[in-house]
Amino acid sequence: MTDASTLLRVPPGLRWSAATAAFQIEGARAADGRGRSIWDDFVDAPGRVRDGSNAEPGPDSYHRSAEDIALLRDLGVDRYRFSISWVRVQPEGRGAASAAGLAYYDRLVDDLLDAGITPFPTLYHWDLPVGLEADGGWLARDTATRFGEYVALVADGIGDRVAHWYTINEPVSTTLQGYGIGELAPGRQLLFDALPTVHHQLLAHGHAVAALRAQGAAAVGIVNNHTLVRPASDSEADRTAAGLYDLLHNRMFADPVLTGEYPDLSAFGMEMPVREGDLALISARPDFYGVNFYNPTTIAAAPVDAPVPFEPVATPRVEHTGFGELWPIDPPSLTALLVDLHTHYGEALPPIIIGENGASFPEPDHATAVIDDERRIAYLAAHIGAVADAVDAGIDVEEYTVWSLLDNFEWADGFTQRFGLVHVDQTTSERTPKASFDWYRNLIASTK
Ligand code: GBH
Repeated sequence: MTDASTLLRVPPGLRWSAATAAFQIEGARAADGRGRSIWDDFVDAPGRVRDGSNAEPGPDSYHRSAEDIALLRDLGVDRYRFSISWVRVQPEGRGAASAAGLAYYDRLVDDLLDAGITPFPTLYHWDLPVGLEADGGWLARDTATRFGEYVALVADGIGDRVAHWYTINEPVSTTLQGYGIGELAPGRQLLFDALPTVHHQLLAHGHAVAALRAQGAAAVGIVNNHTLVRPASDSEADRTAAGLYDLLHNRMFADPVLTGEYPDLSAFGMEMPVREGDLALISARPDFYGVNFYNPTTIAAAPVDAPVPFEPVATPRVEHTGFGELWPIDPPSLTALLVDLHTHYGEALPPIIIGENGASFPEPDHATAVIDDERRIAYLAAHIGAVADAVDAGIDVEEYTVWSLLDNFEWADGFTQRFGLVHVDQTTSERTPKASFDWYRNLIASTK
C-alpha cells in the first residue's frame, strides 16, 4: 500500500474510531442472567445461519474486553463504538435494570476512559428482547416506549461518564431484512407490511434523544445505513425502480429525522402510523447524523409478477468484496452520497459521522501468520480518501469509523465473513492484528 499518497488525503481534524456490536462480539449468552433477544431465537433455530454457528464463543468480549481495550489503545483511536445489549440491562425488556448486566458496561466504560478512549455506545444494534417481539416487536408502537425506558436506565447507570450516544443502528436493515424479507431476525416476511417498523424505530430514536438530553448527554444521533442508488439503465422503468428503492432504503429513514416529514409513500400503498407529536419528537435536531456506508446499489425494474418492483443487480465495471457481486467496491460513490445528502437536506443536516465502513474478504479461520489483508487496506484508504473529497466539497464530516475492530459474528452469515482489523479465531477467541491494523494505527498516528 502507498501510505504516502493515502496520508495526503486525510481530512485534517477528522476523529478516528472502530466499531463492534454486542451480539456480534460478546458471546456469553447465558452469563449473569442475560435475557434472550430475537437474535438468540434466530441463531438457535436450525437453518437460519449460514454456517450453523450461534455467535459463541466468537470474540467472547464479555470475558475479554480488556484485550479489546488494549488493542484500541494500541490503535490510537479517539473513540470506540460498541453497542449495549438490551437483554443484559433488562433481561425481559421491561422492568428494573439488572445490576450484573449493567456492571459489564460500567466497567467497559471505566476501562475505556482509563485508556484515554471516548466511549461512544449504540443503544440498539438489532437485539430486541424476545418478550417484546412476542408483543409485536417493532410493529408495535409500545416497543418505542419500552425503548425509551431502557435508555433511561442505561443513562442512569453510565450517563455520568458517557456523553456521546448512537440511538438506533440501521433501522433500514431491521425493517427490510428483519421484517420485510426475513434474512435477519426476527425473520419475518411481511414485505411492505413491515413498514410500520420504520415509524416505531424512529419514534424509539426520538424517545431516546429526549431521555438522553434530559440526563445531560452531549451528543446524540441516529445511524442510518445509506447506499448510493443508481438505475441499471436510462430506461424509465429502471429509473422509476431506482427511485422507489432510494425512497425505501434512504429517504424514508432520513427525511423524518432531518425534515420532520415522511416522503410520499403512496407507491407502497401505505401510510405510516403517525400520531400527533411523533414527528416533532423524531425530528428534534440530532447533534450529528450517523452514516454507515459499504457500497452503492444498482437497481433494475423487476419483472411484473415479482413481489417487489425493483431488483438489485451487479454494478458494472467495479471489483467486489467477499460478499459477492451485489457488494461492489466503489469509493467515489461515498463522496457522491455525502454530497447528495448535503444538497438534499442543506442546513437541516448536522455534522456527519461515518459510523461504519469496511469490507470482508476471504481469510483463513486459523491465523498461522499475520494476515496481509491488502485489499482491506486498499478499501479503507480509498474510502477515507472519498471522505476527504467530500470534506473538500464543503461537507462537514467529523469522524470516521472502521467496521470492525474484530472479526465477529456476521449475523445470518455467521462466522463466514471477516470484517476485522484484528483476526479472531472464532473457536479459541484468540486475537491477531492483521496488516490493516498496523496500517490504520500508522494513519492515525500520522494525523496527531
Ligand atoms: C452493518 O450492516 C451492520 O451494522 C453490522 O452489524 C454488520 O456487521 C456490518 O454492516 C457488515 O455487514 O462489505 O462490501 O462485503 C449493513 C448491512 C450487509 C452491509 C452486508 C455490508 C456486505 C458488503 N451489511 N454488506 S461488503
